[in-house]
Amino acid sequence: MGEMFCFQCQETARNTGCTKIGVCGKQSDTSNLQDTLIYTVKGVSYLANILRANNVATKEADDYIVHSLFMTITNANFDNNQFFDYIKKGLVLRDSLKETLKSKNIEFDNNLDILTWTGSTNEELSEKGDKSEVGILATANEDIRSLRELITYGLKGLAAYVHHAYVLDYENDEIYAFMHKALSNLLDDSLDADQLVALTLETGKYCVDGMAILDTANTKSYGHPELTKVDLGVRKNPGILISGHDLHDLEELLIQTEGTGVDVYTHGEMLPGQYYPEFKKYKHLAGNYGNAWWQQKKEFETFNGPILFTTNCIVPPKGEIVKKIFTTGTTGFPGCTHILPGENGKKDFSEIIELAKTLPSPIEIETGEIVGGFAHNQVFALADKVVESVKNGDIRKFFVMGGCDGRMKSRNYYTEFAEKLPKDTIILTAGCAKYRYLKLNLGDINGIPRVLDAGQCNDSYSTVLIALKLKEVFELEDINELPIAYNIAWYEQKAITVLLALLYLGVKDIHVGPTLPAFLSPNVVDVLVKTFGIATIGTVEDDLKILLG
Ligand code: SF4
Ligand code: SF3
Repeated sequence: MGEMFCFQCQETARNTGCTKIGVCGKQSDTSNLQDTLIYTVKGVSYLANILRANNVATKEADDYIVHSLFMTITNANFDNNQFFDYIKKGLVLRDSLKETLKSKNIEFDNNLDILTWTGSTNEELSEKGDKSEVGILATANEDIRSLRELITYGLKGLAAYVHHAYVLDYENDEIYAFMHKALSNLLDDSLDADQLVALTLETGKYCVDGMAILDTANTKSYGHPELTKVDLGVRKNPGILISGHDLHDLEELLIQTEGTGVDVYTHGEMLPGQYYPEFKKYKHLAGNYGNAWWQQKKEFETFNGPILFTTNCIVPPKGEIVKKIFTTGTTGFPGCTHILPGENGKKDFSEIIELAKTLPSPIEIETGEIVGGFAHNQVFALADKVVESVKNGDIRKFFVMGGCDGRMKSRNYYTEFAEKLPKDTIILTAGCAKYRYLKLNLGDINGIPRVLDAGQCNDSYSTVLIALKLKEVFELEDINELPIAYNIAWYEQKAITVLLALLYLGVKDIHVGPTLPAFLSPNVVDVLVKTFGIATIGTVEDDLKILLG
């Protein structure tokens, strides 16, 4: 078994770093290839940044870095062959960007390793990542490394948002420009910690913009999420389970399964697809099956039908189930069929549909329903009721409890915290963290459910808009004067993107758990504590006292 180093997620080994194999199941060779890919991305961005400064368009580089960064998010892709392909693609692209610069007589330092290293065989590409010179530990100074990785993970999550918007034909060129600039700055050894802190906050600004463009893309394409009751039971037809966050894939699957006698169920972070008017019109969109990502192993067994992963989170499957799992987009797992778009840009899901027809219908594991769809538009529609309930004291406080779920036992904290919150409080949630309390039936306040699910982690923007709306209604100067507390659960890098967005917007005293990120050095934690009041979780009782105020 080879060496690796990865500490990008909350479940990293001993909360310091995975060094032999990932707790997520990522093998050391895959981890090293991801490091090589990130290094390749930085080389491409370095050149794209110079080209952009000279008003040369960099469309191919924009698409390349977004796809590549997204591939390296926790639990997205475990397929070495896809990483080989993307590294090779990146080297060809890098060399063509160099040619463009030369043809335009634009000067650049062509001696940098990031611009000159090569590898054509898979062995050579793996070897590059094996060497510590391109990995995380290549940055010797702990604080500089910490800030560089904090920015990198923010950019990974941002890439995910941008990718989802892009497949719906929505783009914001300023975000690409910033991503190239930030990635090239991560190579610049002259930048000190203060400059990297400033770059971190600037990343937060673009994280807000990324969430905004995705919100526009989703709502313009599929309408505004609305109050929806989602069935947790099953029907008699065979089914396909769709997981991950890509709504465009959901749309294509619903179109192709219509009239085939195969139902489509949502899983994990695809649940919020059920809240969009455009998807509700499909009668064969059945309910939501199962829970957050980490419980998928047993849920996929009882589902019986095939599963389509559109994004993270994949738990490495073993045995026969591999034949029933399909991947698409930036995801991949060796042995699972990967579906690419055809020449017309459309994906052909017929193989999954044909397989579904040969398999039994799902076994029921739950009954009842859950209520969701409280993205900003739906909450604004209830604004009068919400404001009145706050003014007359029926609602004492809001708790933003979005983010990710994970398998650690310590996450029972979030269920207990939700249960013990006083009955005059409301939880605003987004992301798969909600599975910790969405099914608890916590009741309502004057008809407003006590858990308002805005959607995916990608929809955390809604909680920001709701906060800004309340600030406006109550005519407050500062967002921190609102009766809102933030108790956020994180696991993968999109949660870091959301965190940077909140910091950029000036939100203070955010609690992040169940642990603080391992990639934050003590000095960086100190800055975050002193400047933003960031804290991690304690006991439910203590935190209730602190956060209720
Ligand atoms: Fe470890 Fe998380 Fe990295 Fe997987 S993604 S290797 S669990 S730190
Ligand atoms: Fe969940 Fe993976 Fe982050 Fe989208 S599905 S919130 S962890």
